[in-house]
Amino acid sequence: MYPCFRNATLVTAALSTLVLSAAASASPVNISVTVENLAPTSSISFAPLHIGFHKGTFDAFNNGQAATAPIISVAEGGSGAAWQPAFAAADPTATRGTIGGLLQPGQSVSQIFTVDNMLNQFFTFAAMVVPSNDFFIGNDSPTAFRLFDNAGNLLLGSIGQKASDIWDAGSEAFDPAAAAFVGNNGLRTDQNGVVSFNFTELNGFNGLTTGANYIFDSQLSASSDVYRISFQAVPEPETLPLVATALLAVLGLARRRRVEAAVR
Ligand SMILES: [Ca+2]
Ligand SMILES: [Ca+2]
Repeated sequence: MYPCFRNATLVTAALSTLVLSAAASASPVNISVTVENLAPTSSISFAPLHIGFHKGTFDAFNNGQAATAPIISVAEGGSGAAWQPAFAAADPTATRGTIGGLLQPGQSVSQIFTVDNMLNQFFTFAAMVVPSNDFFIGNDSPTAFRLFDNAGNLLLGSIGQKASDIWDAGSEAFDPAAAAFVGNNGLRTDQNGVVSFNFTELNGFNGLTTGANYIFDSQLSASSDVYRISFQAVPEPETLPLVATALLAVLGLARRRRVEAAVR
């Protein structure tokens, strides 16, 4: 056999090994999560995004029912101080976290999470929308967003949110003087309502100066894109030297073929 054919066989074998190891989707995996505020300039901002990769058991709220402490801790002030412990209690093996700080229109931020992609196949999120008294984004059904299939492969590239997806927790009455980002967030009046979709009330904050020093102007209609959460698998560091070695082998083979062709 010519040397170049032998090398080609070796390179093919090396690449096959790489492809096989990638297809096996070893658990755990590193997933980069990127969040973007897609709202128009001067429109809504978002508090840090609380997230969890989980088994599909943690349900933080229900449309049409009174909000409880976990989702209220997100919707009123954004801290998630009760949401995170409730999540941990409902699903102790979940990977949880918080992404970014205040996310203004046009801004984005990424964070990497180590996830057991065989055990925790579902994704849940919640963030306060500001300015507001008790508005938030989040998934009602804990199984709405399945990220991984049974082989551990990533199923979902991104989750989009429109203005029509924004919730009113129904726990704090609308009052600009008491709204986070434009008023005194320490003040509040009980609403005694239920969780419902609501973005039109945001127009009530138009013209007010926000905590980020821009004059708020909602500009939102039901179909306005306001938020995107994107997912990308991050290659494991130990596979990178393998990839580099395989690439060098391929480059070396190509160079040798050029040399052989030149001397013929
Ligand atoms: Ca629910
Ligand atoms: Ca409210």
